[in-house]
Amino acid sequence: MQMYAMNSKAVPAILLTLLLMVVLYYYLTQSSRVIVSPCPTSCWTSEPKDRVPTYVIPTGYVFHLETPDHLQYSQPSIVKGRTDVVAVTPWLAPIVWEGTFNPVLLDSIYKQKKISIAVTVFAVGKYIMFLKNFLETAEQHFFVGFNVHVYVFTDRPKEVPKVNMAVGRQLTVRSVPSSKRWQEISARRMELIQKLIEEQLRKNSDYIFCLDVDSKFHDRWGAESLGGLVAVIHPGYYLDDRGKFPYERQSASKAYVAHGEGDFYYCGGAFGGILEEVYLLANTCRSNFEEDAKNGIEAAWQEESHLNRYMWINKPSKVLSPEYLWQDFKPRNPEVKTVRFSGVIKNYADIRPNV
Ligand code: UD2
Repeated sequence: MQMYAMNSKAVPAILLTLLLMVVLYYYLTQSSRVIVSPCPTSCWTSEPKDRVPTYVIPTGYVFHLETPDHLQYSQPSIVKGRTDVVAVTPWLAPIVWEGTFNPVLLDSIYKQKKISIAVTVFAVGKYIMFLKNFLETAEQHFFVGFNVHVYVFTDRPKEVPKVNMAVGRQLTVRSVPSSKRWQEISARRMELIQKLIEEQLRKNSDYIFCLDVDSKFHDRWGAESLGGLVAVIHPGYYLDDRGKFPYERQSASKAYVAHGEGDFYYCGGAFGGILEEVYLLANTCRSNFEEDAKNGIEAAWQEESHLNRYMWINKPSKVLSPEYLWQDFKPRNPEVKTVRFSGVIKNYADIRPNV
């Protein structure tokens, strides 16, 4: 009888311990991957902030870099290398230029990880005309040999061109409404990127890059560009004093950057990183953009202004040189040894829905 009473108390205790162990095991195995933000979409809508609360900062970013044994590549040096450009920011993030990385080494590290890279590209209205070139050149130069999933957002799904894609690469079309204002199309991208991450990407992707469609690839864009939060230096301003950067200068705007502040001027046309970093960026820029709109403000360069404000407070962990978004109308500067991706020449009056 005594024995039976003891067992009847012990059984629930054992079951509870087992349950706790299962929960603990699940928690530990999940946290080794990129975490899913516990903050729902509505978290910051009423009170937009630049500073990301510590409880939503991704913790699962994997730094472990394993190479295959006996991999042959040229010996690295810490005293020889490029001397004409700066390859590290003051907060010690790499600035990627041709000649600062070894593509063979990087590919061998990241191919083993079997990562998946999502790409977003918007082709609304007449901008659909740029998509074929974008997709075809991406096949030749963008993460060749990796799993790449391109998400095309368009109001003209029937006009999406058929482009042969290599094994491991795929394309999904998402319909979006047309718009009468190009500013709105450009700015709404943040909201749609945020939704895509929430609805789809957390299931199947590790990294995301968000790119302008009126552009094409000319040379390798690969694993050297991977990082937590990745920004691209705008080709038009990197030789200028920061007083000349076209930041939003109205102090009432959520995109405001004061004179004497700001590191670099970054492109709105290319940015990326791990999903949760880009999610935080998109969520913050979108809610700050909406807050401005409520107050009748549109920042000087729409979401690019909000992105620049965000990156001033939340420093990118990898910065890509202007090789990663040049402009075809600009002659190449001597420090730009290769152009990997560039904006094509276009006549805005012909292609935008408004002037
Ligand atoms: C700059 C940025 C762009 C954005 C914009 C400010 C670069 C190279 N470009 O370019 O990313 O920050 O300033 O708003 O940094 N789009 C359409 N249909 C349209 C209009 C735009 O699909 O009718 C999409 C398309 O993906 C395009 C992107 O929005 O690539 C940006 O528009 P843009 O290229 O006209 O902006 P632009 O040249 O002023």
